[in-house]
Amino acid sequence: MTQRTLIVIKPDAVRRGLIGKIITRFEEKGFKILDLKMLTFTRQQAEKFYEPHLGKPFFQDLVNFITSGPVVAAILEAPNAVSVVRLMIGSTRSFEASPGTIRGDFGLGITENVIHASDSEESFKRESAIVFS
Ligand code: FUP
Repeated sequence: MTQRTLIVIKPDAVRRGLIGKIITRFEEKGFKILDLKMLTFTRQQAEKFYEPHLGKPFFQDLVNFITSGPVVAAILEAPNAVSVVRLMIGSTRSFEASPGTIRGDFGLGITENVIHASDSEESFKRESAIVFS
């Protein structure tokens, strides 16, 4: 089943010059890139994007971080795109993410964890509407 998903290369990875390496992984895996853009989240966009985490103790840190610099967002297409991309990014806590995953290879943080990817088709629809509005 061909499916689309959203990735967001976060400000830590953009600052560290990892855009090309991360995009290359998805290209080499076989994803089609349907859309791609660099943007800096406004606070309003960030609060909407992370609305499911509203009220959690890390919410403000998360919003501060994601608005701290430019990100690169892409819409990727492939069979089973959502689950394949989730496998490729690895666990939320980068220090526990398996080597070979993007977080496992490029990061150590939790809030600063290199990349976001939609966790379902519903999340993809909601998140891509915010980012590609
Ligand atoms: P993921 O889907 O892997 O990005 O992870 P979650 O949806 O669980 O969390 C969303 C974001 O909240 C993560 F990118 C990192 C951040 N987070 C924290 O900052 N602290 C936590 O304890 C848990 C998550």
